[in-house]
Amino acid sequence: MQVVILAAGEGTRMRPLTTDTPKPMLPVADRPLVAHTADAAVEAGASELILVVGYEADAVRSYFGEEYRGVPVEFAVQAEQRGTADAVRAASEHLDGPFAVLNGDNLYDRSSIAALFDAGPAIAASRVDDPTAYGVLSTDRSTVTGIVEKPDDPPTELANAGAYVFPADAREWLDVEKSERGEYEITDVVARAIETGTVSAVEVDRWLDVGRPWELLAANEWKLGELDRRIDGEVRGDATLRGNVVVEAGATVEPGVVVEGPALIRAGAEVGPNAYVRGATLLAEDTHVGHGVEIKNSVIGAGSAVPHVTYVGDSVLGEGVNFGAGTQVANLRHDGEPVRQTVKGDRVSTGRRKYGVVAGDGVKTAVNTSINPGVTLSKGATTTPGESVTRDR
Ligand code: TTP
Repeated sequence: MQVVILAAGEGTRMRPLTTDTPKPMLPVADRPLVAHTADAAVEAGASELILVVGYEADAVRSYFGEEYRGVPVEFAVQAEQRGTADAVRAASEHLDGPFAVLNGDNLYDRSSIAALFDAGPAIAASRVDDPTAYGVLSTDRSTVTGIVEKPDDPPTELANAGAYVFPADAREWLDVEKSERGEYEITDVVARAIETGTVSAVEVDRWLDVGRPWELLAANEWKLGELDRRIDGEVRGDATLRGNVVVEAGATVEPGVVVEGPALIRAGAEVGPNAYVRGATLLAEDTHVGHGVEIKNSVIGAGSAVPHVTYVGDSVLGEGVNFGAGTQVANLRHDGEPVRQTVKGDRVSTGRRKYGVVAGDGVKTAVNTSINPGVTLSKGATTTPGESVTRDR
């Protein structure tokens, strides 16, 4: 089966992490987000991957090249993000039979995607507690009879999980009308498939739509949790590595360090002496975590440094960030309420009681900076010594 992976999006809700990096290339454990989607496709038997790229396309192209895990890769360019049906249209010249479409920013358990591919025309569906925030399937037994966006009165608990199998004819149905929100939507192509044949709902066991920074943390929690212990790097002296910890070749863990899995310490990272790294944490390539630093449940982007006496919890740091000595991240409100964050101008609940800071590439905090829960620091932002940062900047 040919598989179209939609990876042209900018990820505006993920800013500032996507200022220079397209959302599909954000780090999730040992590979970019979209590579996990591609893995699900490959393991389900994809014959060819067609990646639709747009925003910062070169980063996606150079990661995948011409072949990914033995499966040929083609690229289709969607110059302007005009909707998911438009993205598939960009790929249509490569298609020559029934095909699958996967959102490049969604994680699935792999067996569910195999079941989807086997089902013929089908949509992946995830059973959710509150369907009102999703596209919701109406069904007659396992046959899909419609999809309704964010309904007040959902017909089922089955959310559209952004993975589809279309019949070959669907190549002729991609010229859909613009929707109310001004996009060409793949769900209108699905509507056509429902009119002309049977479309099955295939329930996925696990699904995560990665759209906002705390969902990047959730993605890392998931995929770091799947890693097996492997120590290929240099671990010196009395460092303690508990549970599923991966230290890649070229990484160094100094004496006095305690690492609790799941944790991934990538090539070029230097940890310690005397640091405490708790699960689930990703220390990306060439990071530096120094003396007296505690890091928990966080993503520390490539080339970033947290060198001296600092706490970082439930946070995402982009690339080339430097936290000055004594920087402390607060990750819990006194009232215990879920931490809120501003996403595209709206204050929204992250649903997380513990949540720290999101720092864009190149952020530099000065000594003894304290940062409130849910604060976003944009690319290159700085703080002054002793500053208490309570608002985004
Ligand atoms: P979205 O999450 O709706 O868009 P996005 O990734 O740009 O994020 P944001 O809303 O934060 O700006 O898109 C769902 C998937 O479809 C995602 O993998 C990107 C992809 N996509 C395209 O490839 N082309 C498009 O025109 C659109 C709208 C989405």
